Formats: sequence, structure tokens, C-alpha cells
Amino acid sequence: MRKILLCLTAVLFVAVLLAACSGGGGGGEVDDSARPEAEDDGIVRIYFIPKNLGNSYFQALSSGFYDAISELGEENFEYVYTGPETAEATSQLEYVREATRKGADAIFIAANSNEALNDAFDEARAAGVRVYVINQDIPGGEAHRDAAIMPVNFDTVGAAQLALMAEQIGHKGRFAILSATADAPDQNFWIASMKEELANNPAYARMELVALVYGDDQAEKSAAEMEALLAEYPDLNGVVAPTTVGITAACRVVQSAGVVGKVKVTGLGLPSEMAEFVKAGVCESFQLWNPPYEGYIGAYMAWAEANGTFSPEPGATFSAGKLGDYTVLPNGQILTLETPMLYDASNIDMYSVLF
Ligand code: RAM
Repeated sequence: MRKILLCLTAVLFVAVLLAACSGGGGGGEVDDSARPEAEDDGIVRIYFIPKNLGNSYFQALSSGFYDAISELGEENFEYVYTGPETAEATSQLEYVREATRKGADAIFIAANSNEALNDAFDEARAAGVRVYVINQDIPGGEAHRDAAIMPVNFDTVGAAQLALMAEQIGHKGRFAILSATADAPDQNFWIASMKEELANNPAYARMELVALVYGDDQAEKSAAEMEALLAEYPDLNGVVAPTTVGITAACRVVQSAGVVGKVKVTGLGLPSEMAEFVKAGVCESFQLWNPPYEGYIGAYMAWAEANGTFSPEPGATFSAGKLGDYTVLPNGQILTLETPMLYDASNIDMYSVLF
């Protein structure tokens, strides 16, 4: 992996030099002045901007880009993983603009906001960059992106998460949601579905959502929020944390507070980070999907486009190597999988070595 990185850095360096000498160009309706370092040298330039750095979830997703790139030929790509330290609504703006300036062909971004990045997306697209939202969509902002690679069909996630919480607390009692940032498009979509399901499904009539708190996908803040929940609601039965950072923080706090089994923890987690808590009985089961698949599909999609066999329009199909063919849905989304997968003591060892 280090080798690929070095090779890609070298390619970037050469590309920057070439661009500096040639002074750019452009034509048609594309305004290349915003993309001065774009080079028509056959190299596919992919930028992946996670919500923030330091979250293993996005490193797992990034590993999928590497897998596909090594299958397709490292010499054909420049792959850059870059992003902000924190996941605020506007913290990715400068990274979108920098990728555009540096001549990206495709930006893949796990956007921190449904709307705050739209101007930067428009500028990038006007300059000939494809903007692909990955790991989620940006509801309401769809006109500003070219397509969205979804880990699963998001309509299934909220209900699946709530069903898991219900099962673990015996369909009755008080629970809280520990989320990431208040602007996060994915979190807000799932939280809205959970609330809707809770209000309308009689199976949950004896469950009460007592609090919704935000740990900002930072381990310390998430733990502090979890501690505050335990202090404020001594009779709390469970917490659902639909974030890999939040769920591990919640498990850690439940363990150190000595309330394992009394306060159930579930949500979305990375098997590699959750194995210890499943084994210690802190978390019976949780869900997720396959983050590396998303990056893998993204790299194949950018490759297909560079080779003229794909453009991101509803109905368009491309081949994603060992994962088979994918089609852009009428809403511009590409679904990696249909529904979340369940992890528990029976399969945690198998998946924790993967991501
Ligand atoms: C966190 C992030 C990410 C989400 C996963 C499940 O790492 O919030 O956006 O998809 O958890």
C-alpha cells in the first residue's frame, strides 16, 4: 500500500510540473481556468474527501479505492485521500476547491452537509470535474452532484436500527440516539426514519426516545455525551449510535460505568472496532455494510468514465470488477448493497479482519 502511495505521489509531482509548464488549456463548455492543473495525460485523477480524517471508517472505505486501482493498474491513476480534521458543514469546502484546482477528474466526497458545499460542487462541475457523493446522498442538493454511491438503500437503515434496539430492550423502555454531527446528511436521514417508525409502528408503542445527542464523530466528545446520558437518565435502557465512532465510545463508557447488560448499546459499527465489545457482552449485535466496496465501485466507475464507456446518467451501467455490474438508479444513486448486514458473536471474527 505504501508503494502505491509513493507511486501516486510521484505521479502527482510529475503532473504538477507538467501543468506548470504547459499553462493549462480547455475548450467547449468547460471552464478550465478553475482547474489549471488538469492534464490530458490519460491518468485518472481521483480525490476522496472523507467527512474528516482520523476515522477508521473512511480508511476502510479508502482501502476499496486502493484495491480497485491495483487491479486496474496503479500507473493509470493518481489517488489522493485528503480532508479536514473535523466534520463541520463547511470544513470540506477548501478540499473540494483544491481538488478542482489540482485537476481532479472525479471527486468522491462523504459530504458533511446537504447544502453548504453546493457552490463548490457547481464550480468543480463547471470546470469538468465529476462530483460523486459517496457513503450517502445530499437530500435536496442532488442537482449539484453527478451521482451518489450509497452503501445500502438508505430507506432500510432507520427501521433496521430501531428494530435492533427494540429487540435488545424487549420492545419497551427508554432509549437515546447518539449521533455524529447535527448537519450530517446520512445521520439525519436515518434519525428521521427512526422517529417516523417509532411514531407509526405499534410494535414500538412502549418505547420512548428520551434524547438525541451529537458526538461529532469525535471519540472524546461522543464519550462525554454518553456519560452525560447515563447521568441524566439513570433508568436508560439503551442507546443506538448510528456512527462507528459513537458506538465504540458508547460501549467504552457503558463498560467503565459498570452498566453492561443494563444499558444496551447498538447501532452501526466497524467489526474490527466492535469485536472486543461483542466478546465482552457490551454489544449483542450491530449493523453495517461493506465500506471498502464503496471505494472499489467508485474507482471502477471513474475508470469506466475515463474509458468512454460510462457517464453518470440514470440507467447507465458499468462493470465493477469482481463485484459485477452496477446501474445508476433514476434518482442518481448507485446502491452497493440493498440492506445493512448484521454482526454478532457468530460472525464478528470473520468480518473484523476485513474492516
Ligand atoms: C461514521 C460516519 C459515517 C457513517 C458511519 C456508519 O464513521 O458517521 O458517515 O456512515 O459511521
